[in-house]
Amino acid sequence: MKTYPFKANIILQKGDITDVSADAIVNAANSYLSHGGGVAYAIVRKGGYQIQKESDEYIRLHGPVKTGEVAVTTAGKLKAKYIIHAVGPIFGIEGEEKLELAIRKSLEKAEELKLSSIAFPAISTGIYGYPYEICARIMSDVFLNFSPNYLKEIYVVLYDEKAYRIFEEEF
Ligand code: AR6
Repeated sequence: MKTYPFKANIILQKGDITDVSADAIVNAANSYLSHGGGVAYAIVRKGGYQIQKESDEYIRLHGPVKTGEVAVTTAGKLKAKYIIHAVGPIFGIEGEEKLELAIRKSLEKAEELKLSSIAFPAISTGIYGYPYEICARIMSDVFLNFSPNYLKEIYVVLYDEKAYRIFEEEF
């Protein structure tokens, strides 16, 4: 039997991530933090244009966010304190190790900010084309091998029934 260092609760949830009360919401972003579609658009629509403005400012100061890396903005009108913008890989072009990195970096950023809860969407499984199965496997591996000091709750929010079913099976 394997033993894992993990000691936060993982909560799988169906629905819209912008409705979740967590200290940080992870956004499935692109390198330019141009939030035009998918979960990114939903976050800006509900959180307000402030999130896009802060994202533009981040890009102006630091340049594009590399695949697998993260950038932080406030969460505008959302209940969360922060949005952690994580750039996942495009299926068929960029490898799974970048998805693993994006997930791990999101957790590390939440720890750096001393947050107690974080919510993830299924990064890269929409416009970027990764199968839910791969994302679910990578997420569970990263979570189970992560040893948090501050995080107590990790939400995984799945937008549709099929995604929820696949993640439930994996977790
Ligand atoms: N809450 C939770 N999950 C959602 C929501 C929501 N409100 N809306 C969509 N999803 P995607 P990607 C799910 O395309 O594949 C954007 O344009 C969706 O069903 O948002 O990483 C960015 O700006 C899917 O399972 O992200 C980038 O250009 C998952 O969230 C690009 O898309 C991710 O889908 C990133 O593509």
